[in-house]
Amino acid sequence: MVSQITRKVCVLGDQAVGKTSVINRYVYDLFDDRYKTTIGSKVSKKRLTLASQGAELSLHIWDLLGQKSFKLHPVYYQGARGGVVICDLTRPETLASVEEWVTSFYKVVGEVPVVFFANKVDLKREQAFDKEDVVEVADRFDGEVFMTSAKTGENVEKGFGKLAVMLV
Ligand code: G3D
Ligand code: MG
Repeated sequence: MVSQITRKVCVLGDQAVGKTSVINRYVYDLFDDRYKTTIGSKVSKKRLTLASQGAELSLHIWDLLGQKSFKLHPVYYQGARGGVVICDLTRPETLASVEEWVTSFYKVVGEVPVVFFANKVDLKREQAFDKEDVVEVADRFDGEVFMTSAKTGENVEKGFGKLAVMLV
């Protein structure tokens, strides 16, 4: 028997790290270079079959506002069972706030599974820090790190897939 499971996950990270782009890549398999600041929140749904777990999972992926000061975040976090925390490899300050993102998320939802995306790995020459720097932070939350690119698609599916397995 195949069990049907629905899980809410939140995508977190500073402004312009690539949250919306990563979701678009994973759910719709496209990359749109035109800048669109997310207004409010948007939920995208992705269905996947986890054969080894005998489960069909419907991921409800929540895209949040980038502003850290945004006081309504707890409302968006409510009910989430996992998170994707993204930083931008070309901007070290986005790595510095990763811990804060997870901490504010955990305050609302508890210690749910999280994965970490070091995004924009296609911009090799602008890369300002390494995977090891992200691993150092991610280890505190038992989360795996993926070097991703919403532009090329590198590791995006793999990262969400890893989270999906942790959710079931
Ligand atoms: P956000 O939702 O976290 O705020 P966006 O971020 O998804 O809106 O992305 C912010 C900018 O980064 C956009 O560029 C987007 O195209 C770019 N971007 C996102 N992911 C990648 C990536 O993996 N590689 C590269 N090269 N660019 C990426 P603009 O120029 O429109 O501001
Ligand atoms: Mg966005």
